[in-house]
Amino acid sequence: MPPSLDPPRAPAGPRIPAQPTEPDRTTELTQPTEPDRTPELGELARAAATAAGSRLVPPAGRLTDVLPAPERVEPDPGADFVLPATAAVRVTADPAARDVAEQLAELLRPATGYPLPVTDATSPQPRGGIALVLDDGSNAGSGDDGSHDTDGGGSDSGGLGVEGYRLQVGTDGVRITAGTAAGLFHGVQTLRQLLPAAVDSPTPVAAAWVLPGGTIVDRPRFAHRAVMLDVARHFFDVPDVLRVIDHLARYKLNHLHLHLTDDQGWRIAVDSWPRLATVGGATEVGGGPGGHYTREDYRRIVGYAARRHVTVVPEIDLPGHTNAALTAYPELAPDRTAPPPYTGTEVGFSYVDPASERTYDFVAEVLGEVAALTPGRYLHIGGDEAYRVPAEAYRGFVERTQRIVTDLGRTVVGWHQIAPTGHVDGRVIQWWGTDGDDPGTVDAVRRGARLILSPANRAYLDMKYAPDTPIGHDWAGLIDLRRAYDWDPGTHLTGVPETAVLGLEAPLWTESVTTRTEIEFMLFPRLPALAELGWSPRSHHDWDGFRTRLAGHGPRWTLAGITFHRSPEVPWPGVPAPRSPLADPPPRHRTGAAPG
Ligand code: TNX
Repeated sequence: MPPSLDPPRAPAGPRIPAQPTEPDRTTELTQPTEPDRTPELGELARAAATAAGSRLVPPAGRLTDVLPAPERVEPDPGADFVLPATAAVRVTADPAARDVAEQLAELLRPATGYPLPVTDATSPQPRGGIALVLDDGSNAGSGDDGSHDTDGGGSDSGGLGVEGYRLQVGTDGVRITAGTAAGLFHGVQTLRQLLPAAVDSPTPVAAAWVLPGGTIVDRPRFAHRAVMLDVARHFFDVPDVLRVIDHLARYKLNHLHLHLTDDQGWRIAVDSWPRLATVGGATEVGGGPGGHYTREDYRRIVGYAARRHVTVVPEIDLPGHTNAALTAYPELAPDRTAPPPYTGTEVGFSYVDPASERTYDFVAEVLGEVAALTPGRYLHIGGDEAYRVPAEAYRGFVERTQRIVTDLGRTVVGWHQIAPTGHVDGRVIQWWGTDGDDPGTVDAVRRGARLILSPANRAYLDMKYAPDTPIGHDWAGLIDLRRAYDWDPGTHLTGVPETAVLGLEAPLWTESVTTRTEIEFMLFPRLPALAELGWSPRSHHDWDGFRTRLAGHGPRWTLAGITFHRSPEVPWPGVPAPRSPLADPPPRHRTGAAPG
């Protein structure tokens, strides 16, 4: 029996084993086994020498290898910089910028073993170290700001927008300039990728920490770049969610949508309706114990995300997908009878009574408490698959709920089933269709809505990669890496102009996903593909370039303990390329009878 390599939470015998540091090159689904023999001393010495040699001279990353692809890259091969052990991180005296600098130092200390003190500097210069500079716009960049930024809350910094940055590597150091702490944070993610892959090692590595010389000027194409985690079908505890936030931050995604409630479980404590969490939260798909976030848990998630410039978008799915709420409070049910807890995976059977005033007390109090815990502007009200609610009652319910959200000073988000209902200021519709024609959504856009695109046959992370993917669905088709990458959010929905597209989101529904390892397996490598669609200029879209750049991230993920699908579409280092059926036609001279 091989040793278990799973993170502590994983149950025994998971379907996707966590990956060891040395990747299994045969199949991603077979638990790798240790060779059944003791290596000789000489062999060990040779292995150590090889490892040391390859670590002392790591290949310098290339400025053009960053993922998502930056807007502008100007390599300067003569200007590589080697981070010295004495380097400091110097930062503008601003609390948010300082926090980004602290995070950079925290990211680099484990692998480098360097102390990397963070020091204040009013106008830091790169003197053999790293400088993070908040700039008011006079020197940070140039040109028009073409990105669809809508979030405000920061100076424009000479065309870099509210999330852009400029990164300069010269022989005397590294300098990241931005108008906002968010921009500095994204610049830091780029800096990580420019260092050798060993930077992801959790323990010190003896390496020359080389950064390729040159300049990157970068900002996002779309303001909203998100992942959704369904914590209702299966519950995931706080550390699992924090780790997902780390993954978002690495690829410059800026919103985490938490699907907090569904038929199988209610996952957030609400003081005014306490049984929602204690009763409604005590189940999950398959009959496990479920769970819920206390207010403190939720605050911790929101705070951890905020520090990484990720905004949490909480979803309370209404009026359907509410079986768990009805088990806790039968007064909300159309027949005032508590249904049994639901642990299956069907949808569309449950709803809160749209004709009862008590339902609106519930909606207002729940959304009020969730809004009070959530600093972000968005409240997601679901609205999908309420198949048993008649159209007029559905419209009345959604319109009243939208008003409750706007009265709370928040912006409504809903799945595209809400499109035919009345518009409210700022309303955002999340489109999850599978064909690019949807007159109802186009009409809602005409009436003022903006869109988050989550086409189920492109962006749904719960779809299988291939027929043999051990978990996931296929109702929207199989989504291999290329399918996830090869579409354009700016033109995807016929009749919707790019200016109405706020951005995109990749949802991970978890009917079949039960552990952190399985979450990561479905996220990687598709998450970086969707991140690039959200961030990079369309003119940089390039499948071959993307998969080549992505390949270099495999070793980083392995070092970071991230489980990923070894997509055959990617030339992962160390794995021989599969022989192309085109380059290698079937032999013409077969033995046996010719057809016909
Ligand atoms: C559709 S997409 C759903 C979810 C399921 C998902 C499974 C949407 C708004 N509703 O309830 O979990 O399919 O892929």
